[in-house]
This record gives sequence, structure tokens and C-alpha cells, in this order.
Amino acid sequence: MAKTVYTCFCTDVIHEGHLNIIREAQKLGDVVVGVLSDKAVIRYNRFFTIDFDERFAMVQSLEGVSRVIVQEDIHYDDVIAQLHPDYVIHGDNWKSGTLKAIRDNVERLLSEYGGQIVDVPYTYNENVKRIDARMKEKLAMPEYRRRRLRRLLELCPIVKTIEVHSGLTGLIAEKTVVEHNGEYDQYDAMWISSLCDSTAKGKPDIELVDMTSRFRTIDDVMEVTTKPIIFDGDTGGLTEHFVYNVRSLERMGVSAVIIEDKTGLKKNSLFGTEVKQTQDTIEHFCEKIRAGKKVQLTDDFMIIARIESLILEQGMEDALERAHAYVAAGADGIMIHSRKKDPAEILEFCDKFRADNKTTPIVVVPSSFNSVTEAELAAHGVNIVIYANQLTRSAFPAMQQTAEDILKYHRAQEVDSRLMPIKQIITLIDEL
Ligand code: SPV
Ligand code: MG
Repeated sequence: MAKTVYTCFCTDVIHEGHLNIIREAQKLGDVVVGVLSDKAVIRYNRFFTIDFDERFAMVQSLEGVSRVIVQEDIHYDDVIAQLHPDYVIHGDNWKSGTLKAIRDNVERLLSEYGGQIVDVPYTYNENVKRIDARMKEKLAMPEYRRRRLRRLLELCPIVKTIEVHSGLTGLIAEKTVVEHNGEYDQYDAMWISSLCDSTAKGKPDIELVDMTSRFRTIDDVMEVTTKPIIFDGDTGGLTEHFVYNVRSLERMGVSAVIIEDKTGLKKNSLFGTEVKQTQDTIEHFCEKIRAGKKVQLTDDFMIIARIESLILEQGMEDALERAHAYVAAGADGIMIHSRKKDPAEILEFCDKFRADNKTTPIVVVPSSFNSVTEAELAAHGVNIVIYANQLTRSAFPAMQQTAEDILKYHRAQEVDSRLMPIKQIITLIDEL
């Protein structure tokens, strides 16, 4: 009886590397190819430019492939249990780095019944490099990037979003992947925070940094990343200005803007009632949402309404009334904010809102209530979690300490052990 050889593809484009694997696999037996599901592709820190069905059909049309199946998970457990392949074949790039945990697991599963791993030399030449680069470029194009957030909302239990304010922080959001106890994780989206964008410029978070400058930050991030962007639009400003900004953000490929229901001189929410802040009327804020929704040109772009009632101590009822009113005015999502350490009021809001509204995405920013886990938030109906300022807050004390120590010791040797080697930092940056 012919042996079964299994390989899994996670690609939008078939290149000579894949064909080589099929050729090698054919030498060993019948070739079964798994196509990784959309959900699993995301865990892998990849994204697709063509739908699953197209990827499946693409692999089906390949010569030398006997059967194509879906691989639902990044790990091979289910496939190996069903198929009992004699061989699992893969490029040898999975022998090290983050992919190693997948290979180790496959090795363990195969050893239970005498199956074997076959590592073929990974094909990486100019042609393959060009195809990879093109796929990445495509993902960075406005139309692909913009629609990705809505797709993620369908696919992820919770969309994990991290603050970025520069090309470098963008690269951290783009490239950080963690393998922990065999589970893979990465960030799904990026948040251009008004607080951190202003702080990086040494300015207060009071809508002082103008839109031209904020757009420049978006552009810096976009230059080096592909993940979707959620933009902190503060109050949205005058409705007459907001509509122009909606058009600009949409054209740039931003996926969503979040505007908060405050008027006049906005201060950062984490000041709460310690400073004078004015909440907008429901009627006026709804008008702003409606005006924004009217001018946007695609179905991809989202306007998310942020409710400041809990921050300004206006109570749960006010927060809920506003949430329903903003959704009725056309908001594509709502963000509820709190500066309490205890997540109770946020979770109560989510439960009460979800009792009447099952679908509108809920966004939360757990800066103060940071004990809450993503799983708990998802269980209460939250769809997007934003880690809004942690990168800035971790970088600042580290930089300050280094500056102080160099002054203290009149040389840089004492700080060196804390610093990332230049060689390592430049590996973050892609060469063309
Ligand atoms: C920001 O990151 O700028 C925000 C979230 O608006 S918060 O600072 O918590 O208000
Ligand atoms: Mg802000």
C-alpha cells in the first residue's frame, strides 16, 4: 500500500519552494496537502490576500497532490490523528525559531506510531524573496489594510491591539510573536494613541498636536507595517472638520477612528474629574457620527463612538443610553472607558449593553483595570482590547535611567549591559 505523506501550506502564492516540497513528497508516497484555516493563519502572524476557498482551489490544482484537506489549527494534532501519515514533510526552516515548537509537537505525535519527519532544505532565493515581499506589500496597500479590521472581528475572539507612535514601535507591533506553552500569539492591530503620539512629541494630550502631524505619524507607521490601524480621533473636533478627516483616514487605509463624546478643551481621560472636562450632548455627538458615516466611501471604514460617562462619573444609565443612541446614529462600534482599578463597572456595562445589543463591537482600554484578562473581556462580549500606552510607559523610564547614569559615570560602559546590541536592533529593520 502506498505511504501517506502530509504537508501543510500557509501561503497565498505557490512558488518553487512549495513545488519542491511536493516533488520530494511524491518520492515517498501519496501527497496530502493541508491548507491552513484563516483563524490559524492569523495566529501565525500572517494574513491572507486571498480567501480560504481560493487558497484551497489553488492547492487542489497542483500537479502531484492526491488530496487537499483543511488544517484548522496551527498544530498538527487533529490532522495526524485522522490521517496517520507515514511522513510529514516541511522546509527545514522549522527546525529553529518560533516554528520549532510546531515541529517538536509533530515529532512527538509521529513517534507514537513510528511516523517520520522529513525536513527538506528551505528554498530561499531571489525569486522566493521577491514573492514574499510582494505579498507583504499587497497587505500594506490601503484597500487590503483597511478591510482587515472587520475581517479580524469576524475571526478573532478578541482583537488584540497595541499602541504605536513611530516606525520603530510599528515594527514591534508588526513582528512580535510569542510562543508560550505551545500557543502562538501576536498583535492583531495597532492603536495610534493621542496620548502617546503627543507624549512622543513632548506635548500635552489636549488636541494640540494637529491632524497634519498625526497623519504624519500614521504614515511613518504605515511605511513599515501591514497590520490594521485604529486611530484615536480625540473628540473628532468640529463636525465640519471631522468629515474631512474621515475621508483622509479612509483614503490612507486606516480601518477605524474612535471619537469621544467630549467638547471644548479635551484632557486625557485618565485625569477623570480631577480636571474640568465637558461631555457632549447626545444629540450633538450623534450628529457628528451621522455626518462622518455619510461621507465615508467604503463599507470597510469604521467610526467608533467612545463613551466618557463612567470617566466623568455620570453613571451607568447615562453610559448605556448614550451607547444605544450612538449605535442608532450609525456608530460601527462603541468604546467604553473607565479609570477604576477594578474592572467591575466595565464588565457590568458590557453585560447590560449586550443584553440589548448582541452584535455591535465593544472596545475597551484596560490601562487602569489591568488585572482583567483577554478571556474575561471576551466572555463579557468585548471584541477589541487596546493596550493604549504600555510601550511608551516602558520606554520612557528606561531612557531616563540611561540618561541619568551616563551623566553620573561620565561614560556609557555602566549602562551597556541593559542595552540592546546595535546588531540586534538593526535586524528589526527590513532591508529592501
Ligand atoms: C489614548 O491612548 O490617547 C486614549 C486612551 O485616548 S486614554 O489615555 O486611556 O484616555
Ligand atoms: Mg486619546
